[in-house]
Parts: sequence; C-alpha cells; structure tokens
Amino acid sequence: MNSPEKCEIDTTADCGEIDTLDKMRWWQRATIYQVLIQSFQDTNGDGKGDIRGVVNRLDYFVTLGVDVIWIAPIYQSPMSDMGYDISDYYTVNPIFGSMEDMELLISETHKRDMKIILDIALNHTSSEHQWFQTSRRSRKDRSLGKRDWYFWSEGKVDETGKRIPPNNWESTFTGSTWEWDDMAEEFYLHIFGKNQPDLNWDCEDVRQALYNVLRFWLDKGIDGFRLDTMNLVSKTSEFPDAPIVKKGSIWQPANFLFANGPHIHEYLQEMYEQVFSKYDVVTLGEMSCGVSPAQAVEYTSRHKPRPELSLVIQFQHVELDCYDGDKWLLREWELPELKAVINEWQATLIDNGGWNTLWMENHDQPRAISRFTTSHPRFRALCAKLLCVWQYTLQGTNLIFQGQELGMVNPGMFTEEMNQDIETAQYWKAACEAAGSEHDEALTLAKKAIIQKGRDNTRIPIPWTDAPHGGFTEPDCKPWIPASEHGKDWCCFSQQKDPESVWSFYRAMIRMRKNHPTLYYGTYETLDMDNPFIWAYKRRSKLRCYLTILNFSSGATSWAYAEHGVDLKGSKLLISNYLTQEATLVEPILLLRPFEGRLKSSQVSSSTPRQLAKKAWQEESDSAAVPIRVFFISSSVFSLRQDDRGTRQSPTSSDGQPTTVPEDE
Ligand code: TEU
Ligand code: CA
Repeated sequence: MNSPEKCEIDTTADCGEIDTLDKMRWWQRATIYQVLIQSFQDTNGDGKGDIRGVVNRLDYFVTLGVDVIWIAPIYQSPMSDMGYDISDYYTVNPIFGSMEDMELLISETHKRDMKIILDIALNHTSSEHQWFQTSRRSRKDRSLGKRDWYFWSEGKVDETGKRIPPNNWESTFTGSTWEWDDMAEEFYLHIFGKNQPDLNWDCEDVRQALYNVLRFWLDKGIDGFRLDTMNLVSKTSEFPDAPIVKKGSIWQPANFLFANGPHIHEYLQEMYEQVFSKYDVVTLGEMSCGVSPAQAVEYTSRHKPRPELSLVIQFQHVELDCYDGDKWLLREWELPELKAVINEWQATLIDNGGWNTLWMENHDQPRAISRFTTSHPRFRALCAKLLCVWQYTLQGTNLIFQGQELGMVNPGMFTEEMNQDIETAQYWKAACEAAGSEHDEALTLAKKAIIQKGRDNTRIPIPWTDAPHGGFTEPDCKPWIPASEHGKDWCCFSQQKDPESVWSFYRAMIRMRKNHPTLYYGTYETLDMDNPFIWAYKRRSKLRCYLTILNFSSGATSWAYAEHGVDLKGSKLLISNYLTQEATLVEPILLLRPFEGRLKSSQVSSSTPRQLAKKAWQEESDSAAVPIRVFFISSSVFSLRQDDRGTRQSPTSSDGQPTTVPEDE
C-alpha cells in the first residue's frame, strides 16, 4: 500500500484576485468540444460530414461530459480553406445542410443542456462574396459603393516597368499578401489565401455589416462565437516593408505589422458594446500571428472598464517546435521551454484578471500525442492520458478537438490525398519550385515537415466503429479524405465499452474537474522548473491543494520531491494514468514510470483540520455542477465502489472502472 501522501501546505496561501465560484461564468468551467463538421459524421453518403451528423451524435457529447460544442464554419463557401472563406454569412453551405438543419442543431443542443458556438471569420471573406465582387467593380464605377471595404493598392513599378505589390509582406499561406485583380486593375490584400481578401475594418460600414451578421446568428439562439484571426482586423495604416529576416526570399514575415494593430482594442470594445453585451455569450478570439500573455490580458481582463473578448486562443506553446514562427522549419524543443511558456500564461492571466484557454490540438495543428509525446503504439494510450491530466489540471477553459478524446495520432503519411489543405498544398508547391530537380534533401525536409505539421493530420474522419471508413460514411462511399486506420481497438465504439480506454479516461477527467473547482480557479506554481523530464505543479486555493506530477519521458524517472519543498504525507492520489499502483514512494523520492501522470490532492491543513476538511468538502460539493464525484483510478488502495446513486460499497480490486468516491475520503 502506498504511504499516505500530501502536497506541501502553506496555510498563508491566499487566492488573491481569483473569482469566487459564484462569480464564475458558465464558460469558465466549460469543456468546449471543437467539431470539424466535414470530418465528423456523414449522413447522406456524399463522403462529407454534415449538420445532421452532428445532430445524430449530440448524445455522444452528453455522455462524454461536454458543455459546449464549437462548430466549424457552416456558411456558404467555395471551400478553398475549409469554409474559412465565406461567400455568404447568412446562408448555410448546402454540403453541410440547410438553415432548418442548423436551427434543429441549435434547439437539440439546448434541449440537452449544452451550448453551441459558431466559428466565424470576420477578418476576410471569400473573393466570391458579393461584397468583394462589388468592391472590385467599383473602382471603375464608384456609384456601386463598397470600394473601401477591402484594401486596394496600385502597387509599385519596378525597374522593368512592371507593377509589383506595394510591399514585401508574406502571406500565411506562402507568397505575397497582395494579388493583382484584372478587373480593378489594382492589387488587393490577403493575409491568407488569394481567395480570402481582407476586409477593411477601418471602414465603419464594414464593421456594421459584420455586427449585423453576428446579431443574425445570436438571434437564432447560439451561445457565442469562435472568432477566427480576430487580432488581425486592425492593420498598420501605412503598408511599410517588413524587415528582411528570410534571406533569399522576396516575401518577408510581417505579422507584427498586421496583428494587434493600432485600432484593435477600439474595434473589439465597439463590437462588445454594440453586439455581445446584449447576450449571455462566450467569445473566443483566435489570436493568430502572435499574441503575448500581456496582450491577452488587454483583450480579456475583467478589470478593463470596456470589455472586449471572453477568451483568446494563443499559440506560443505550439510554436516551440519551429524557428521564428515558421511552422515548416522544424526545431527540437525541451520540456523546460514548454513549462516556461505555460507558466507565463498561467501566471500572467491569473494575476491580471484574465482567463486561460487550455488546448493542445485543433484543425490547424497536428495531434498532441504525436507532437508533445510519442505515437509509438506501446505508449500511445499512456501519452493520451498523460496529456489529458496535464490539460485538465491547469487553470482555464478546456478546448478539446474531435478525436482527441480517442487518443488519435498523426497518420504519419505523405500522400497527395493527405495534402488537400490549402496551406500545405501551397507550401509543397513552393518547396518543389524552389528545389528544382537537384535538391532532394530540401524536399525530404519539406515532406518531413508536412508529415509532422500538415493541417490534414487532424482533418481525417473520426473512427466511430470498426466498419469501413470507421463508420464515418457509408461503406461504399469515398470519404473526402481517407479515414484513419485506427482499427478495432481505437475506434469510439470499442473505447466506450472499455473502462480503461483513453475515451473513458477523458470522460472521467471531465467529471473530475467539475468536482474539484480549485482546479478551475486556483493559483498555479511550477516546481523544479529545470527538470527536463518531470513537470510538477501545484494548484491551490485557500482550502485545497493539488499537485500534478507528469513524467514526459519514455523512461522511468525519479523525482526527489522533498528537495522542492514538497511533503507528500497525508495527500491522496486522485488520478493516475497507470492501471496498477506500484509502491513507488521511497521517501523522499517518487519513482514515475514512463509517461506516468498523477494528480494528488489534500486539504489545506490548519489547527482545525477536520473543520477545514468539512468546509472544503461542503464548498466543493455545493459548487459542483455534476452531482456525482468521479474518481478514475484502478488502484485497489483507493478504489471504493459506489452505485449510481453514490452509496459506498466495499473496496474493490483493481479493475479499471471509473469509480466514484467522495473527494475527502
Ligand atoms: O487560422 C489562423 C492561423 O493562425 C493559421 O493560419 C495558422 O497560422 C496556420 O493554420 C498554422 O498552420 C485560422 C483558421 O483556424 C484556419 O483554419 C484558417 O485557414 C485561417 O484562419 C484563415 O481563415
Ligand atoms: Ca454529407
């Protein structure tokens, strides 16, 4: 049997500025599940996921414990960038369904006590949008209006007399940010694809038109938005050249010239006041092209007199594996670097009235298991659970991306079918052009980068069952992108039946967090910062203390906890990703197995420990959104079985069942 364990206790700990539970907003406690609709569930046999597919799976989210679903763009679109190229904000893309389907999705989601947010791109439209079509025509016929709804420029003339773009800005999707338009006889700005012209937010009519779009969907009953590339909507008013950092390239990264620009706060405050303040919603601003913790505070702090956004999506932790923000230049990283990034975000936002978002993968980023740990079959499930413990014990709102709860990994392939994404396809084309026939080595590196980082890694369909295409579409239909070969063991159906699966672990962790609210709002403190293998941190409120200990290495590792001021006496093990509990505490050293992750808890002791414990128990019980307490660990030491109503039964042996026990036992 393990020794009783306790985190170090500091009775003087104070939660300072943190919100009381009463004041917490619904989205602060939420797990938001991102649905990439095209790859979720096909119901009409066209090989593409659709709205009905999401409706049919709503009970799946309930079972998992999800609070909010985030739906990828469903608007009319030529789909050159998965619907982030919107050609009509008021129409549903027929490949996904109809407006009636959307209304059904909204009402059925609400019936199940969940919320729904939509993903929307307001920084740019599709070049097929009527607004852009009018804008390009209106240079010759000003009466058409909308001339200044986009950014137009005559460009410059080079020494040969040829018209060239007005500056050297590089598009996120390679090449220039400027495209020549024959009709307007001018260049237009596009930070992303050339079919995604940037809207000019400095024009008041543009902002008002977009606010109307937002109201239209909010009035349909949705609960907020994920706002695509929201920090890009105010550009530097002049368009100066970016400094040359990429030798040998005409086009230079100019993120700092178009991200977090001069009027950004003014516009976001206006949007909040005119639109969001009238509804009870969450706004999740994607902060593309760079945002620091200090800037995130500016966007989200509740101390600001004029609110802007609820949450931001930041990228620093997923940019460690590249050089200078260039995602294709692969870089090795060390665990202390990751800790440093997370530490700064946790501390800065907690201390300044902000709120973190916790996420590891999405439709633009590779699978977290492959990126932060290893997809090796021997460790895959352990790594999935380790990362889950990590994500669910930090401060902030949790975002999970479809398939994360199944432990999906990168397919690890380079094929044409896996290169459909616009960003990847353009990068590969440019790499081939630059390499010519002689540079095999450069192309090998480009392929490696695509296998590791390409956006199609996470865009493959969900394996629901072990049927052909994972049950994503009919057996005789071809999915728009090949389904993963996850087979019997990794499909959702098998995992739901297996209490030891990654899916069951996620389900248990989602519930666990709801029952331990200190994990929402408590302070965060890293221990042993420089340790290259172990990541240990404390989360603390006045009443409770949690210690997360994660072994990010594939080898058994010891941790001399006492050297870092930790006293484990009296604490208890709440979560482990291992199914068997070994005698791993040889005081004052803790031995952790490969990719082992643990969560320990204790109440903050004082002269009256019983009273405090009772109070903590009471407070956390009262505040828990879910009436039952879930305790996932198959240790015979700690498992106490309860029936569905929570009546305690006799201790059981290790069987891997998620088990419910009161927190203070
Ligand atoms: O992404 C913005 C963004 O930051 C990405 O371009 C990111 O730099 C890139 O995907 C990393 O590979 C949003 C959407 O999430 C993305 O899918 C869209 O392509 C993009 O905006 C344009 O709308
Ligand atoms: Ca379909």
